[in-house]
Amino acid sequence: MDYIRLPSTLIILLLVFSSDTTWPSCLAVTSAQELLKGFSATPVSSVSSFQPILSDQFGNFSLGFLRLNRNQLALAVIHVASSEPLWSANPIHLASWSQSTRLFFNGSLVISDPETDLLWSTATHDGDRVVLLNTSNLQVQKNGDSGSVIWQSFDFPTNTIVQDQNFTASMALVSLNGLYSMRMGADFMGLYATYTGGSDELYWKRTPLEAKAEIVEGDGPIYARISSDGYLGMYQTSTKPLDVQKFKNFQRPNPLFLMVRTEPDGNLKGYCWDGSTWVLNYQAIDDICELPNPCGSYGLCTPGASECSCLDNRTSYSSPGGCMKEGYGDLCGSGIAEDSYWVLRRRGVEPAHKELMRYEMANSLEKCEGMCEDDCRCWGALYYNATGYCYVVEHPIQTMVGTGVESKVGYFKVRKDARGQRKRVGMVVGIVLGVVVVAAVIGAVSYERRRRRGGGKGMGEEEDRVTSGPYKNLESASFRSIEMSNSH
Ligand SMILES: *[C@@H]1O[C@H](CO)[C@@H](O)[C@H](O)[C@H]1NC(C)=O
Ligand SMILES: *[C@@H]1O[C@H](CO)[C@@H](O)[C@H](O)[C@H]1NC(C)=O
Ligand SMILES: *[C@@H]1O[C@H](CO)[C@@H](O)[C@H](O)[C@H]1NC(C)=O
Ligand SMILES: *[C@@H]1O[C@H](CO)[C@@H](O)[C@H](O)[C@H]1NC(C)=O
Ligand SMILES: *[C@@H]1O[C@H](CO)[C@@H](O)[C@H](O)[C@H]1NC(C)=O
Ligand SMILES: CC(=O)N[C@H]1CO[C@H](CO)[C@@H](O)[C@@H]1O
Repeated sequence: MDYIRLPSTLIILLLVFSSDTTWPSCLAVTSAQELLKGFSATPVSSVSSFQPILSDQFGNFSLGFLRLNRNQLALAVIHVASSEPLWSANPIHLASWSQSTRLFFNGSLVISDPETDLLWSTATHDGDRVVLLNTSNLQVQKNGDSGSVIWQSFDFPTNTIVQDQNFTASMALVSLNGLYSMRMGADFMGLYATYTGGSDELYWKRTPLEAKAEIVEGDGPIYARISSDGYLGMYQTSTKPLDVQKFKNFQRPNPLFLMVRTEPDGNLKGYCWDGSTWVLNYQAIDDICELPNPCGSYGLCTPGASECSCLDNRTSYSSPGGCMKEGYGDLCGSGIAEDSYWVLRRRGVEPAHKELMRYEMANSLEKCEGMCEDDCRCWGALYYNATGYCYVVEHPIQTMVGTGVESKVGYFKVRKDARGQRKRVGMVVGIVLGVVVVAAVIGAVSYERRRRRGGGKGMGEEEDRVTSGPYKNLESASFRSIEMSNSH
């Protein structure tokens, strides 16, 4: 047993039980402080939610097997007190919770599962040990002069960054459903929606205010970092921030731990661990109607109203179906007849983030609509005669915002081939749905957990109450939580 270094009492316990693959649950709480070459672990069938493998010096964070959807497995770093996952090696491509799945360290940290064809590794070859730092950063280190770091999870964030973690232009924080991501641009921070077919659209943008430091061209890319002083900062080379997005606890003493996450509804939210619960203390988008798709395809979000409605006033918004099936792909290509769509018009609507959208100038509504009609990549056009702006939508129509200004007119293409659509959408949605089901099951688990705890509040529950109710799409699938195997 020279693979892992443990406090001596634990070593004795482990030696007693190490030949037994189904350890008593009291042993599931023991986890190493360091993994050495030769280490290997497989999931234990009796563990219901999390099997710890490696922890930091204080036991605040733990690397282990996270059990999802009954029989699936993610290798994850969680915050122990809340069971909240902060990082995952394989957030989308899950392994199976079975004996065929193995985590081992041979210089590289490797997780392999022939059943689901998963082979993930740190690709490090000559690492000497794996440690989990007190910041939640998982590192593969090499012996030598200064114990150099050859791989760290902080360089490969999933949907979350924690305080003091550098978020650079080569990274992306992708929501669990795979639809939204936060990324750094050359001189801004942005949120992007990804559409089927792979195209991206920027829907939220934050440009540094440069109050304390200025961007110097040629000084390299900018990056972001959460400061323990309570803000999300952008930096270049100076230690002074180019920009400060304040959290609610800005400069208030003693926030225990901060994180920022891209949520499945497309918002970017910041949370503070106050010792017993995660408190929402920052969000990039405050108004529900400014989110990318709060009412679903062909939906209408009216600021101030408490309900979603539909662009087609003959359709009523009802979850989970929403207004209309999502369109897919484009209306181009052979085999797509000219009459493959019908046109829906609606007055008093506009795109949520029109200031970030491409537009053409048109001197009449007819010209604007004509441009869209002639272009098979166009799904819709929105015209405002007072400015002459014609916004062109080049992806399937999502939620629009109600303005009350009747001279803003929307023109939308709706696919006719409902039958064909159902088939083809089935394939695309199948992929998305897989992820949504994951989120839903996680949501159910977290609900169950809160219920059993006697109604304790989880992250997102209390703060997101405002978004529940009619805004069904916004209900927080965002709260991923699991029950620790050592919590009873
Ligand atoms: C570690 O294991 C992986 C997966 O089996 C293999 O590809 C890799 O070459 C091994 N690395 C070393 C240093 O043996
Ligand atoms: C976290 O670990 C680092 C060394 O890895 C140490 O310098 C620091 O003091 C630790 N943090 C706390 C709060 O003890
Ligand atoms: C983040 O970047 C700063 C400045 O480059 C560096 O000093 C610091 O060590 C980095 N932090 C981590 C956790 O890598
Ligand atoms: C629905 O919209 C059409 C066209 O804009 C309009 O003529 C009709 O009166 C509307 N119906 C209702 C019930 O609002
Ligand atoms: C825009 O259209 C509205 C009616 O649709 C009309 O009353 C108004 O005069 C038009 N404005 C301009 C600048 O053409
Ligand atoms: C973020 C977090 O949970 N921090 C905890 C780490 O452990 C110490 C000591 O147990 C706690 O005081 C911190 O709250």
